[in-house]
Amino acid sequence: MGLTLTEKILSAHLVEGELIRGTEIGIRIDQTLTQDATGTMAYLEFEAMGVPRVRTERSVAYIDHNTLQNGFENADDHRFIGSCAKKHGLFFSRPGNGICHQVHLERYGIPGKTLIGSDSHTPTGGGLGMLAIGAGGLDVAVAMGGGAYYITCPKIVKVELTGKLSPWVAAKDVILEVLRRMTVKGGVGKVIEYCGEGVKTLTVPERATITNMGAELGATSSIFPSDEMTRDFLRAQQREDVWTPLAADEDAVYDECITIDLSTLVPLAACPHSPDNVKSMEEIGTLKIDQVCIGSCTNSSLLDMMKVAHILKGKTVHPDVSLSIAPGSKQVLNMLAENGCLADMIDAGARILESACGPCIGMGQSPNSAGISLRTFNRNFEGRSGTKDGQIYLVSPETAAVSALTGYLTDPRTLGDMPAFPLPEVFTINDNMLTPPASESEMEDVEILRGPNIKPYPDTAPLLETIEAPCSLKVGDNITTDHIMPAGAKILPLRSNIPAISQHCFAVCDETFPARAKEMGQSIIVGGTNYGQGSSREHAALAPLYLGVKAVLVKSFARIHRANLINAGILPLTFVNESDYDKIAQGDVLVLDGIRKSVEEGKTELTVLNKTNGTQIPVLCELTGRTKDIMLAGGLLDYTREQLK
Ligand code: MIC
Ligand code: SF4
Repeated sequence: MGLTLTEKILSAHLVEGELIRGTEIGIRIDQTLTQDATGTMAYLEFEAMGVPRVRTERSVAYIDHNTLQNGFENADDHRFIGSCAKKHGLFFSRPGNGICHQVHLERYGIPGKTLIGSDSHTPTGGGLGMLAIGAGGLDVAVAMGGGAYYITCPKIVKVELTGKLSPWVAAKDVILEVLRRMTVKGGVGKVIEYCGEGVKTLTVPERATITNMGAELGATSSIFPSDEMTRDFLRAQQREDVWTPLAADEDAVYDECITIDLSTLVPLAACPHSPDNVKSMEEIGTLKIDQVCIGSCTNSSLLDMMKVAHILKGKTVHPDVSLSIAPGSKQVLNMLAENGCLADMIDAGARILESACGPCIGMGQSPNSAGISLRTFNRNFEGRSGTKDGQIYLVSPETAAVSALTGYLTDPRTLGDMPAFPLPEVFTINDNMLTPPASESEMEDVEILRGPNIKPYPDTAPLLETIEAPCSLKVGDNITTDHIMPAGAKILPLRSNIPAISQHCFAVCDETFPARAKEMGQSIIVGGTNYGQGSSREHAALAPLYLGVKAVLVKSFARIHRANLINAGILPLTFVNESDYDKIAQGDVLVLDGIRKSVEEGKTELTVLNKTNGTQIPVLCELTGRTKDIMLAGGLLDYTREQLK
């Protein structure tokens, strides 16, 4: 029986378990990446493990999220991460060098390798044929130390692409179509594998747009084969030597199949407030807009920017619209400057931002009250833009640029003929903002630079014998990590300070939660389906940990967040009968009698007693051998320390 591409890479990296769907497997990790908003914690955790130098083939620390620096905190974090990178054997991508996923694709990604990153959009690397997965900071720290990374052996979905995109229809429209069909929870526990004749028509940056936004499906990863297109891209990056051809076997067996005829796709938009609320321009109708933002790890490649510049050239941004553009990397920005495209953008009235995440994570450019903003990004969760009632639509760069000129959501096909936008033969290569680590003989002397805002990992404790605690918060379906631990310019600088950032936990849903949870001492959160979708930020588990949350009981979890809860020593529980969700009210006292013993014995079916109304609620506590030991120890850090002893 033939193998899928994912199975080929997994089996070449398997260190524990067997490739049986749904079971836990451990894989060897070749490369890691961190960004600064999750990086400080990851390096504090790496330090706590006591491993002197990373044991991966390549590890890179990027600065791209917290670049606003409206206070000392972000700059201190940058210095801390830079010094950790130098001391512990990592390359350091300095602020201004670009968004981690864009730069990694350009300079470090290698077909067939495994990559984990402390950012949920790490699967961008799948555009190059890597198996690239988003993870919590602690999992990345363990992988940097040479430890395996554990996932549930995924189901594989085949997405067969046929035909060719029509002029002005973009890679973004492909992934929006996949989101429309599969929804934000349709990818949980799955890897999305692209294949078919249509693949050959897509360049690596276009493929990367598609794999990037696979994160919004909840998928473990997304991947394209490595073919002549991949080779062209790597050659143009002067890295052809790392190219290898890779594809699934002809007779590979998949769990699900989807076919998309590229030639039938039309420009699409994800409407507020979910990436799967996808509609065509016709369905949306007339929509006057206030703002357009172009950039983010989804759509900031050179080709995206050149299309935008072509559309803007010689025109003026509509008087009622603010247009901002953030090229994804220094390489992209440099080349736009060299080829004149940057001048076309400036001339049209675009507000050029530095190569970083920027508005995508609410770092500036928040829209006006109830403002309608078209963005080429990947997430439009409520409040994420920094404006609570902002209405965010996710679109392609082509749609964004033409709409910025007309002042209305506009179908880019109205632009008429589209010129060809081929990949350049060579990209401008200058790695001067990628600082190499100190040599092994010099690393001892490197001093770690620690600012006053950098506080240690919160206290943990082994799993209690019995948990008896009130429900401190009850929330609904599709709660994102942006609800649990909001980001944005005010809160992101606190990422290295768990006590301080905890004060903003669940601010979007209920501002009174942190004080209430702290006062309760210990508590339990209750939620609906797909709880914790979105970001990989482990702060969405560490803040609850700090506030005394002992368990989270929901209808279902998103993958990375569930892993982060276990890593933080918080028990993840799911309802056996979803209707039992109605049997708990906020404030009810819940009891998990003898929970430690049950976990030790590997029991998965447990009962929660609602002491307030006397009901017995059956719940599932699905832990494997390893995650069971992590829970008993009080979290992954304690477990890893025990293992290292
Ligand atoms: C995001 O897009 O939400 C982020 C910011 O990149 C996060 C990481 C973080 O919260 O630091 C992600 O996607 O993992
Ligand atoms: Fe940065 Fe936005 Fe990409 Fe997250 S999704 S890595 S915030 S650009």
